[in-house]
Amino acid sequence: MFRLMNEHTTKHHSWAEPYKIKMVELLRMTTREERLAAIREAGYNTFLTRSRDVYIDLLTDSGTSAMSDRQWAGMMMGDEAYSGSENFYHLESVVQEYYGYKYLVPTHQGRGAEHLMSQILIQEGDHVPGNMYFTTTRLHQELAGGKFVDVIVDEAHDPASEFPFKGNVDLAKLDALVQDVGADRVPYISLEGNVNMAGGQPFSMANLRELRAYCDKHDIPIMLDATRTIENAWFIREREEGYASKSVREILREICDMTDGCTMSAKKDLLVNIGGFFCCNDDEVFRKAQNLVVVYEGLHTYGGLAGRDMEAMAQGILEATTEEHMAARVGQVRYLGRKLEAAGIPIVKPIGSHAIFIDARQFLPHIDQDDYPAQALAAELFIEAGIRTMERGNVSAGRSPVTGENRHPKLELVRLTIPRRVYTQAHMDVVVEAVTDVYARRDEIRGLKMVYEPEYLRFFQARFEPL
Ligand code: PLI
Repeated sequence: MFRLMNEHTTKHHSWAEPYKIKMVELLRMTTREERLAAIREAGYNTFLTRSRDVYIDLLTDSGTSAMSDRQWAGMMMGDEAYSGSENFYHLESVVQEYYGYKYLVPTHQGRGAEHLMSQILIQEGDHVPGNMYFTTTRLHQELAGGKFVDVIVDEAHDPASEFPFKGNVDLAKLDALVQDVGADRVPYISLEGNVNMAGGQPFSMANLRELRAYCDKHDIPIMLDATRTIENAWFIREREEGYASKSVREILREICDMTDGCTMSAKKDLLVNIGGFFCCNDDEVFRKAQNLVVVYEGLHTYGGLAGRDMEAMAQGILEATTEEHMAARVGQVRYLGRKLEAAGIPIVKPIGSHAIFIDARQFLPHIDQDDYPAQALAAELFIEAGIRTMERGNVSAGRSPVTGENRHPKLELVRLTIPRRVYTQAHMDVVVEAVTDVYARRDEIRGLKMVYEPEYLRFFQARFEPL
């Protein structure tokens, strides 16, 4: 019988998977010529390639997890009633227990929750500080009339810095904003667990405690982006004094108990292919979210999800918060990262939990940032071995709404994102070989010219041509 071994640590073992494989998905092998034709057709944008042409899919860890037998069994228990589904009440009780918030509003995925929260909390002209932007989060803040202000510590913008808590908020930056615009123009601070765009980097509990004290003083709510906060809890346990003997579950609750609500893309930490939610403790905010969700997502007891999706999510929470799951999750990412480091590939340090980020500036120093080095490198990895990765640099950062210029972020990265429970150690070895081969011929790689640019979140659909 499956046991949740929270009391049990696997420290003395390697990170080997706490499961065995029951069903496999067959992959198609392609030739270099086929991959070249495919990337040309996709406008050198990995988001526009077809999954059938991909061998190892490291595009994202979002919705790409392998579900367990228990999650699939839960899918069969879907109560697909329009209102009051049993699965909603089950999910609500599990979220209340593990995350600790009073109210839950399900949404179809993370951005659905971001939309509701931004529309409810932000007024035209408000400023929303955050520990680095995320693409959809910032866009919803802007669409609601807000302006995102980055208040993450400087170390987060330096790929080589080994600072263990690069997700920390710089309280001095936050205070400078509050002094400048006034606390009443700061509707909340957006705090992301395991900051995606910084390389999957955690904040510390000490930093959150200080932030809580500051926000209490100025009456500013803290809204957590809980998407990868279980992974953040794991790093706190590993790195922060006083947490080594606490369980991931306890640390997760400690984080949530210091915040006022959250948005969640369940497609990451929670091991499901679709789903999300908004949580809060405030009665008035909840009433508004419950009302708005019926406009954009669906009734407040399903929020755009099927009953079976909510059941799989409830079970996913139980599995994702075990020590053995997290040890294997982080262990596999670290295995890949250390091998790449040993091969001399420049990567963001310290190694995060959900992905390895290659520093494309260092990998391709001869390509100007406006010729999109990270985009070019992602295309090259696809051509080399059918490995699909994602640009997280100048294309993802988009243009400033004020100047219309490219934002030129300090971090120009290619993200090798590891889906949960999907690939083997042998797949990771192939990735290392492919990246190493591309690195050996890096001088031949040219930049790209953007030939089509969509208005919103351009990285998803932009098209390029080689220079
Ligand atoms: O893709 P969604 O709409 O379920 O979630 C949006 C979202 C919100 N916050 C964070 C930190 C994310 O990473 C996130 C989505 N991330 C994607 C799709 C990714 O590939 O990283």
